[in-house]
Amino acid sequence: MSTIKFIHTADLHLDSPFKGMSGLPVEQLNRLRESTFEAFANLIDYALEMKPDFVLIVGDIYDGENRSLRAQMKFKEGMDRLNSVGIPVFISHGNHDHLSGTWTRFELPANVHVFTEEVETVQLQVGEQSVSIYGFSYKERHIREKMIDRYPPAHNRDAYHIGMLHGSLAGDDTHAVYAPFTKSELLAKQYDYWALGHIHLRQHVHDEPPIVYPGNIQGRHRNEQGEKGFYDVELSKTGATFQFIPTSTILFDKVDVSCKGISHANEWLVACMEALETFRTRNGAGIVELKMVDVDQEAAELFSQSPEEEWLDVLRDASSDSEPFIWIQRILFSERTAPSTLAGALPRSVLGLMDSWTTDDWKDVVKDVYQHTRGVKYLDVLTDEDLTDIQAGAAALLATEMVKTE
Ligand SMILES: [Mn+2]
Repeated sequence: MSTIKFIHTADLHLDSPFKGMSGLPVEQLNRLRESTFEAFANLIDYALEMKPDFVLIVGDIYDGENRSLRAQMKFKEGMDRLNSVGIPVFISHGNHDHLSGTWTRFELPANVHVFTEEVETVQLQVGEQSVSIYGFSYKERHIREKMIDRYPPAHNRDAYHIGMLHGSLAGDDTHAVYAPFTKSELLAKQYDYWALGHIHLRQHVHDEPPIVYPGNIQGRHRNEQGEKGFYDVELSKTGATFQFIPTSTILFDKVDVSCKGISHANEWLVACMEALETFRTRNGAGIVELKMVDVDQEAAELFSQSPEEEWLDVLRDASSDSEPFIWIQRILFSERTAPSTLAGALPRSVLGLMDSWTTDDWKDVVKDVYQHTRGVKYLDVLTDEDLTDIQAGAAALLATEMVKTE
């Protein structure tokens, strides 16, 4: 068995509209809207330089089921470039770019294989080495069926077996559950590698054999923080080695600002600007949440003297000229509303009650918004982090509203 090299990527979400980012100045919003294309170009550039044996794209190439014409054109150009150096590409479409959408067809070059809506097996020769690749494309947006049952078990031990599957682990409800599977169902197929897509957080579900989500190639909102990219994989019979290749050009992230010893607004501005500069040097352009930490009594008093929106405004003003740009999405002051600083028995008992709520209780509390038929399309899937934010926000409201009236 000889070693093979391939790229595993998923969730390109080309031409994401970044709808939730409407507060951004127009020039920066335009740059953000280019970011998925730039990340894709980084991927193609890398492939041309490193010449992997093949490329796997495990779903959600396009953000919308009615794939934009521009996204298709850019994607085709990328495929043409890979074709020019003879790199085969395998595509399994996912829930965002399922086969039932209406789009203007682009013909893709001959190096590209698009899986159909039934699980199929494609044989590939890499030199002397045979590789079997298994996959399917979503025929419609909602695939609730356990497609894993249709993947054939591997028999020929002289070949590598690679499964492409866009979907989620059964029981993982952080994302919409599509084509669910369990780890043991995947392992039972005896494949050498499972190339997954759909979950945007990069993760190794299992090591030997590898079951891997590479994550998306460009973050799209504050729940997709940190560097994004794809995996360059080398697979041999003794195992796999991974190299994570970053592609994102604008990083979503959270930046801590230490407020120790701060008693005036100008000191606070300096501390924030320094934190932003450190981020900029390390990461380039970004969209960040600034989290105030080490907030002592004096800093807490300072912050309480102006509304949160005003702190945000002055900071955006102060940082607007620097390049590459950093947009401050919001400031997290949560530490200033720690329950212990709250006076009054009533707010404390309400906070105590909130603390006792489980995740399910919280989901029940916010269901009018998150399950609203027209509202849901403007909201991302509710995460534990969102619930923590909601709880902190509720505590902040209690602090400012209830203390006053007591
Ligand atoms: Mn996706």
